[in-house]
Amino acid sequence: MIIALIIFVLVAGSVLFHMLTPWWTTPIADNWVNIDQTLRLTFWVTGAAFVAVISFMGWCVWRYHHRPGREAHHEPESGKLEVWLGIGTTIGVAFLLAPGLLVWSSYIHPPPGAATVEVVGQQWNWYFRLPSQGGKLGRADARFVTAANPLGVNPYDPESKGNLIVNGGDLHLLVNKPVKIVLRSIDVIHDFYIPEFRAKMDLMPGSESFFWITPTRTGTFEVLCAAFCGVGHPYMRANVVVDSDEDYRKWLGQQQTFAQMNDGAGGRMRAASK
Ligand SMILES: [Cu+2]
Repeated sequence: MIIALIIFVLVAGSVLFHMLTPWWTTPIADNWVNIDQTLRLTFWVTGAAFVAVISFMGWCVWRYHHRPGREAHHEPESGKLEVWLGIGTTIGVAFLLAPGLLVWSSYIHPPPGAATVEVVGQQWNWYFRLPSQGGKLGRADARFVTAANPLGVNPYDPESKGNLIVNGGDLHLLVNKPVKIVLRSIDVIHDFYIPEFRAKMDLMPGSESFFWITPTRTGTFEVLCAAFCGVGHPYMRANVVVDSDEDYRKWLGQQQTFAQMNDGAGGRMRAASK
């Protein structure tokens, strides 16, 4: 009997903890309220299943506890019960999967006119690359990676020259402007994650992945690597700063292009060889 009571207290405690917990998501800073709604729906569906299953278990422990002389009735199959459990599970799983698929579909279809930013992960740093005004990101390949070209930007692609390279600094984004985030890894699997943006995706060596966001408020947001990528994994951090128009232009003006970076590195190399 005491076990049944403990089970009911566990159910009520879990539900109360979930409702009263201060550890909830951080205030959202982009357009993906759909991701929050999908998470909430998942909590409702899994929460209802948890309460139903564990309460049923508690009720069985209380209702069918041992009494001298009482014997269990053996019923190996129940067609009716299987039909109802099948229907209930199908509805539950559909509610868990369908909204996520719809949100995912819009998450990977950037709107026309979205800006592009490339995020490159390498044990254990984040690098960022932006196309020049009106230009595109030049091609890149791990074959081109050197100390002076940590992103492996293809120096023979004419589009590369004007690309802005952010090496060791923060990434700035323009508020209320949709941006496609292209992800690339030089070595192992990393995962670009900004809690306030709800955005998260793996960086796969040898391929490009992408999603898009529209930052909705200015501020500084921390980037975390959410894939265990080696001993330096916890230190793989950076900041994304969402700027107003004026601040963003100021920041853009301070960045160096791929061509300038190469000149600088070439200059340093020439000076060192003298
Ligand atoms: Cu990482």
